[in-house]
Amino acid sequence: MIDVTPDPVALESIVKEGDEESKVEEPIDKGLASEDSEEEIDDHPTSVIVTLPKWTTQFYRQRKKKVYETEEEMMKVAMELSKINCERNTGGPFGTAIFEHDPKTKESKLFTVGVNRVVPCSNSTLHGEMTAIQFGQQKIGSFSFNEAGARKSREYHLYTSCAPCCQCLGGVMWSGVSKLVCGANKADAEAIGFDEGPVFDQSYVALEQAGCTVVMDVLRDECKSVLDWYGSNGEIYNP
Ligand code: AZG
Ligand code: ZN
Repeated sequence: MIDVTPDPVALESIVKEGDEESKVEEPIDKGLASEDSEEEIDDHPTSVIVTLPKWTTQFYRQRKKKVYETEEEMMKVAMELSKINCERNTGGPFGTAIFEHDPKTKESKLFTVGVNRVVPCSNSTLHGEMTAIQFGQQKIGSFSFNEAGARKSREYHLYTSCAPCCQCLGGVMWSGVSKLVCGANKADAEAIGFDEGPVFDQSYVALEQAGCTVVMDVLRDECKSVLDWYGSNGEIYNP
């Protein structure tokens, strides 16, 4: 017969773990109760500042009424963002444009722009794709372009002057955009010294399976020439 009597040592440890758990439920710091009245302190900020350069306002204003129809004309917007970001010294050589697309008429309008802000904002996450997604989702008032777009019968398409790094591929996937269009590619960025991290063919398969169409190499040469210019003139921050 199997003896089911609890081992006294094991039983003792279960009781102890239970005690620990109930202790955790007690407020650790009674001061937390008055959280709202706490003042922010210098070494523990409770907000992060993410900015786009001022020139992007005029850039957007000049294009917001235009109706876009081809992938090339929309990629040109992302490429121009990357180029101006270099010329104005406002970040790295990467630009992203998110378009609101009407699947019925096949027309697209510029919705938000983003540029790389890693060095100016001291923030390793601020790649062009991430700033466009962050500002775009703030504008649409949702963490999902897919969910918000469905309510307006619209899709959101992300055009990036360079294929996403490992971080941004994940960011694009979670953002809910329906289409990702890339200009230059991973090898082009790595040729000038950027490290794009682990990105695999399988990553793109997963993106497509999640409902995001992927198109590569649109205006690749033009986008690559911005990278090449920056390679000889700008700061490579993650070699
Ligand atoms: C980067 N790659 C892309 N695609 N975009 C950025 O902003 C980057 N920064 N570093 N590598
Ligand atoms: Zn990235």
